[in-house]
Amino acid sequence: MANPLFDKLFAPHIGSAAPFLFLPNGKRISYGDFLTKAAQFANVIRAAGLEAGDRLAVQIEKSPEALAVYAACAITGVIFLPLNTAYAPAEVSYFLSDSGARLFLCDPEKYDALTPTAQTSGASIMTLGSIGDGSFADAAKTMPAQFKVAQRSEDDLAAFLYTSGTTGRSKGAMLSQANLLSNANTLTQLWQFSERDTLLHALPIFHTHGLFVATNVTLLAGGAMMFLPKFDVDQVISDMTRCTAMMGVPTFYTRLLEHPEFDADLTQHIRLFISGSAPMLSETHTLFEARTGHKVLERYGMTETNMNTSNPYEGERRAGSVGFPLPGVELRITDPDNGLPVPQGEIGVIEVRGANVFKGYWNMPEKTAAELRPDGFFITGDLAQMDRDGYVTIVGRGKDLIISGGFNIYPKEIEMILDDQTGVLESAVISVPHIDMGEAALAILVRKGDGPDVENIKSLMQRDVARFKHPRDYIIVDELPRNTMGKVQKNTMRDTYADWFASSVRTKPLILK
Ligand code: MCA
Ligand code: AMP
Repeated sequence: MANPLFDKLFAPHIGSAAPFLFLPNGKRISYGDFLTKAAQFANVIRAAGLEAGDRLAVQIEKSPEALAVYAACAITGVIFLPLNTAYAPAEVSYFLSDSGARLFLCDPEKYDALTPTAQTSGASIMTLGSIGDGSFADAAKTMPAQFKVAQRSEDDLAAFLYTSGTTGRSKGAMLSQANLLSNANTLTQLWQFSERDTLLHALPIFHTHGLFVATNVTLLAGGAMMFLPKFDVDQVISDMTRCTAMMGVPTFYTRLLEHPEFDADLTQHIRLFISGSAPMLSETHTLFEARTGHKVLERYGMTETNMNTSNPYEGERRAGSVGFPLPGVELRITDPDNGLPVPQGEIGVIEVRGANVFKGYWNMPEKTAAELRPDGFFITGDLAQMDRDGYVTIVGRGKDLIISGGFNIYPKEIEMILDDQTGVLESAVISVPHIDMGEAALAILVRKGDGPDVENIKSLMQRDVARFKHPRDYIIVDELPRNTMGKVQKNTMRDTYADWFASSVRTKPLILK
């Protein structure tokens, strides 16, 4: 019986005493023990009535158990659907209904709040806490540690990851086993991961970066991870000397640089620092090298494609560039108006094709068709140029997207909520530079009548929208800048408010005449 994802990532480690996860409390979990837990989880999933191809949604804190659910899905052929722990019940509700999830796992303390959500969408609900508590974990205790692995092919789906769109409605990116395995193979080789590596893992495990890039590479190489619940700069600093590699978003690196104790000595055992998910400023690259002697390796990817480009491991790593297309990934830069390749050196949209590119958006054939060309190239929406040496540099985004601390905020989703509020005629949510998160969302509200009650809007956001998506400030104006065609000029607003978060964040909305 074959199941490539399981066979390549997990099967080689069955019964192994080698360490897989090191935890901050000093505990270590071997590969063998991790897979025993995963097999027991697989039996619970099967007992709950799920079959290969069904969806299992999880919104649980990062823990070894949470990762074992991913492994259990590989064993059962069930499609893994991780959700950001910051999502509010109203947001979770959409993901459960849209995906048709059969089972939903949440943290025990969120059980009451999320039970109506699960019921409405028709999913069963069980709980799994970060200390291995909850009804799912309890059910696993009495389950056998053996499981008959589901037969699957590389074309079968392994995961759904939801990604928002410029229309404001989230789309489920369908990722096949081949999508994940091809990228894991390429990255493991390119970045030279081996069983001697311990990866400092402080990323969340509900996105491509922390889940697939970090975890699949470690599994394939047979290495270990220092598995931290979140990025806490003091914790990261205290564990760094035990690790050989780190992956992070640019905010990780700027926060390390701000720490008075962060120096070259702490990084002496690390052979590779990798950054991605958001642009890293050239200045951060330079400061990091000056402080530690390490050149950060920057790479570029997307939920729909996994990783597409990387700076070289051995060659020149260029600050501000995302490097070369990965082996097996075809990359072209095209004119957004006609889809034709632009002359070398000119700016266009990145399109990619390869085994890494997803299967399409769940139940959205028209959106899939709009973003995948008939010849199989995926239109990323990222604007870039390629120099004579083949290095790709991202210069902007053709899509209206804010990337804050590595999390995506789609302005349209927030604008639709703001436009519905009393006293708001229309709104624009724009990206403004932020010293810690790289970018932050700023809301510009056009007054209607007496104008909006910003405190009310904040309460509504608190209830219905994940915290990271909240505008960090609100500005009330009489009108938005428009061009002669009547189109709202977000570029003009981005320039006007570029320094908004340069000093401190205001607590009261500012009214501009
Ligand atoms: C937390 N908050 C945020 C963010 N994170 N607000 C905006 N943007 C964020 N990214 C909220 C908190 O809820 C909190 O709210 C306040 O901001 C400050 O929190 P703080 O304690 O400073 O934040 P943190 O908990 O330390 O988190 C910051 C973080 C985290 C470590 C940068 O966001 C993070 O781990 N980001 C990584 C995201 C990631 O993995 N992205 C990969 C996507 P309050 O003020 O109410 O307390 S995959 C991807 O993009 C592609 C495929 C790729 O190429 O990898
Ligand atoms: P997501 O939708 O979370 O998969 O985010 C993918 C987006 O993150 C890409 O389309 C890029 O806009 C951005 N991104 C990822 N890595 C980088 C990078 N190294 N530099 C600039 N942007 C990046």
